[in-house]
Amino acid sequence: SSGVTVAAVDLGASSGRVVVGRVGGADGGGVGLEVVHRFANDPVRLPDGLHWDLLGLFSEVLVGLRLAAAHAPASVGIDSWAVDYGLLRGGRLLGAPYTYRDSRTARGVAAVHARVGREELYARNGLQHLDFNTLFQLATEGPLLGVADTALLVPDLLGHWLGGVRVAERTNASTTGLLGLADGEWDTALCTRLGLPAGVLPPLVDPGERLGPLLGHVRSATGLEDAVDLVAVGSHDTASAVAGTPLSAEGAAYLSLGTWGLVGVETTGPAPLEAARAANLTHERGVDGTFRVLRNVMGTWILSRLLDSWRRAGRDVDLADVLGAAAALPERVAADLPALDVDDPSFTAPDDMAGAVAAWLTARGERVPTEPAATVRMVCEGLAAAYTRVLGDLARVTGRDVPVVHVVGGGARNALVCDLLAARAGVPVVAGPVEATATGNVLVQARALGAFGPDADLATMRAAVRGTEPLRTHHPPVRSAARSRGR
Ligand code: LFR
Repeated sequence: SSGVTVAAVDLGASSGRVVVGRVGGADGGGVGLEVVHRFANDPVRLPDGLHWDLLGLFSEVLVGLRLAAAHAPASVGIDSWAVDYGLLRGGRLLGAPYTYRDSRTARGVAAVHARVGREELYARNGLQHLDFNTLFQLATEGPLLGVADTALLVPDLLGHWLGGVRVAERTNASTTGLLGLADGEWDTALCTRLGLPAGVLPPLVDPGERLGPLLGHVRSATGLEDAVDLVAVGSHDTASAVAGTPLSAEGAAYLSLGTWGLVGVETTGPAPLEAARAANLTHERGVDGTFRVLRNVMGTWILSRLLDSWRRAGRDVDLADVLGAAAALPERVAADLPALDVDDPSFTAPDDMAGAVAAWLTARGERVPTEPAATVRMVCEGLAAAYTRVLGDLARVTGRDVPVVHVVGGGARNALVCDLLAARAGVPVVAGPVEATATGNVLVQARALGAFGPDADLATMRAAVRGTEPLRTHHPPVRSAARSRGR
């Protein structure tokens, strides 16, 4: 089959990018990616809470698509972080969407659990309890929900602004808490029990479905051709990231490492439910009907917030430098540092991350280091320890050994975390691709346009990733078995 060029919009919680991807043709069956536009995604605090600047993001998407237009893509696909949404009435956005780190979510949790208990909820939606899952957010909306006629998750909302369609892409819909684990359809009975109007939930679509042409004013703003279609991808960034991960070994795990660390395995059906619930593992839907059995763990958020604290205190610390210094600490110094419990709730949204880390240490009678390198070492040890615990849980719950872990996303550049993870988990860690999410987005569009042949499965598409992306393997040190694993 011939080569295909597409444009992928990938929005993360701290930055976004527009990527041009080429599959087949001159790239010989591999995937070629070019990031044509990068931009920051900075939440905005207003008196009523913490919001996304979605209009600003949409403008950046248009800028990126204009740059992409020079490469003549045949389609556009959008993915973003999960769970957050906008409410619409008659096509008009009702207020600035909130970010999932806004503290309103706690109220929603209480309201939902007053009507449906945790265990029943898990049996219905299979989700790890996270205070920000969409259903908890919706439960805080009050009268606005009675006014709205449509709720669109962030990538679906941007898709609506690009192409006019109102749909809910299924992989992202699975993070709302309102999608049935068993059937993958909206759980309208659950909505009724929770007093949520199921009518605001739009029809579901699957990755790979063509959603039609772009709106006229979008075509003029970007210079994209009339024939360019919007194509549904794994619109949950984690779904696209895992689609773009070159998993090959049976039982291989992934760590999609960006703002969050998503540690899991890909399965064809739900894990044994009671064990999965006890281990606080989630079930999210992936491309081609797969499931991601995983846990949300802290990711690089804690590091970027630490740098922010230090910067505001007048101390400019470069991430690559401080990671290098943290890795170079003498073994006996490093061995004396405690591993931070990175999932402590005090690290979720503190105003000052350095202060939060110091408070955590002080409360445990630990010394607060003065050097950033020591703090960063404790964080990276803590991250690696947390990921290793999840790998153990996954093996136990699924009954399969994990022979290798693929680290993808921006965090794949963090060689210290990769090394520490290999050491603690005792298995090889394969790092890359950094742009796994954009890769997965591109692959699904390219298949929809015929780049792989209609029957190509994930394995076929992943083989194309292995062919073009240089991957780096971190091996466990020979003496890893002797390391103290408990810290
Ligand atoms: C990763 C991610 C996670 C989701 C979190 C919040 O970017 O999408 O999968 O749990 O962000 O949406």
